[in-house]
Amino acid sequence: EKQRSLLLESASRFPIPPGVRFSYGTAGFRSDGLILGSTVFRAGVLAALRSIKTGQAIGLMITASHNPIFDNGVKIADPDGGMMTQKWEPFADALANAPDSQHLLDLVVQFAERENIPLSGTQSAEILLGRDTRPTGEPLLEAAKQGINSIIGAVAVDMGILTTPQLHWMVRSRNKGSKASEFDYYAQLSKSFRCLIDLIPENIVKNEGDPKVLVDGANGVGGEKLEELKKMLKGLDIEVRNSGKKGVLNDGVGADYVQKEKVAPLGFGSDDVGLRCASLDGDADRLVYFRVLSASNNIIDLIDGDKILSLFAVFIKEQLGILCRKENGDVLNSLPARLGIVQTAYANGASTDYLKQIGLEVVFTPTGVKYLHKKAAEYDIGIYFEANGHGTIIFSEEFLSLLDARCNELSVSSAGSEHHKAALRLLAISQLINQAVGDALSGLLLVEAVLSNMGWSTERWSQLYVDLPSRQLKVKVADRNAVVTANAETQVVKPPGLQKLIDAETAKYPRGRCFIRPSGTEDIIRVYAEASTQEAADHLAHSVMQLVD
Ligand code: NG1
Ligand code: ZN
Repeated sequence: EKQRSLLLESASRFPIPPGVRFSYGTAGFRSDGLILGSTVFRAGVLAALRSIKTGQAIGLMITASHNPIFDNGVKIADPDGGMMTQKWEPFADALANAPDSQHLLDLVVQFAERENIPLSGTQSAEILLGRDTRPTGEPLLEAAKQGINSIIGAVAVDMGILTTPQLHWMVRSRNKGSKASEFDYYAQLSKSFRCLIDLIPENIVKNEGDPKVLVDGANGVGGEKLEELKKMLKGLDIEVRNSGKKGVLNDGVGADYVQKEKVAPLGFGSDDVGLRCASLDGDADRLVYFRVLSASNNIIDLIDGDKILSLFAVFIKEQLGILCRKENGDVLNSLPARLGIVQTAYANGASTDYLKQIGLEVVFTPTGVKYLHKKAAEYDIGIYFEANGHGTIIFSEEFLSLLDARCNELSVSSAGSEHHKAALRLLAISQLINQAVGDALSGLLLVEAVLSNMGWSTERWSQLYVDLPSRQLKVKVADRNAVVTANAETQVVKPPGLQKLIDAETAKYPRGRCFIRPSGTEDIIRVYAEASTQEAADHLAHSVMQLVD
């Protein structure tokens, strides 16, 4: 009874805006930050229920990532640090759209009954809260707290301004019983980075002359945090630009801008030609690299998520190779490791060809981290990346304990041997890379450590393969859900007949590939085209765009 009146009363302080429909898409709820109060309040309620249900800590992050500064959003992290289970998404939608407090209460009561979630207040719940630097972050944080507090027994813990991956990392660590503060995050990253730097083979010349990395912080939280992390790092020279002191979040800066427009962000110019540059997105869960080729024409060599993935894949494959090889004639048990690469249809075709050609297993999923992550978790080592720079590497628990055992064994039998070093490198990677979710900061450190270990320049890395020219377009439509796709989004099944037309158009271009899909985060249809020349890719994309209109 107390619970009922508490929820009714709190919810009435956050009425829903008229005429808007909220949907828990690829990245949670997103919209104009000023109308999200009710949604975030309800996400707080949802997070509290999820925590009671799982008996573990849950995360709630307030961010709209790479979207404009006045947008905002909210998403929930499950106990393992991954995205909230898809099974709860319909309930999230229903909650967000309940017309008033009474309907909201009814939904909560019904759902709690169905899911066996006790609402008596006897169960405790803990929700870690994070937000990025957006101006609406603070009022929305308050809404989230009130939502959480409207469920008796639930406690909100404000972790402050964070990158999205930091919050996911904290949730994961908390539930594993490990240290989970922001300091612990930096400590783990800097320690494992140091470890990889100490393992650079002796015959490697450091970084072939470009020892420094310039980082575009998208005027968001990532730049700030990188400045913090930098203080704890030895052996890497980082210069942070666009750290939010002057420019506007995601405005002419950031990984999304750089990757989609294929240009340098503001603040990068003629002095930077040829240098190694990187760009984070607004909440620092995406990372791309680039080199400025011509400042006057703003031409860059984009090194996107596919190429970051390829770099990691090559390095890990090499370490596994060393571990499986016989040393001095000794027969070593090979370490059973299934290495899997996960991409989406947006992956550049040249990257997929390259990865397959070096003998790796490549699989595809629909767009959205939740799909990629789940697939990658099927392997001992799963590497996934979206072309836009969101991705990570995940290691299975079984493999990690085997690896750990092998490290111990080798440290007795052949400390300092190539085998020992390879095992140590893999272990350090598993510590450095954020296994909860894609993380631009840990990704950046891993790229830097791998380049140093391989003795590769940025150019050498970029030349792993040559990207096929591609073009991405957006089409505004009345109802994006009119388009339904299958086969990891590569085939349109609805409206009928459309796929045939796309196929016919695509067949006109050498190396042509084209697909369309409804965005999960914006009210648009996305068109992606690839072909042997830029003109052809542009042309193909535009022709198919006309078919959609
Ligand atoms: P949508 O709007 O569904 O295409 C975009 C990105 C995804 C993912 C999500 C979440 C592209 C083409 N799509 O999704 O990869 O990052 O945002 O942020 O980049
Ligand atoms: Zn992001």
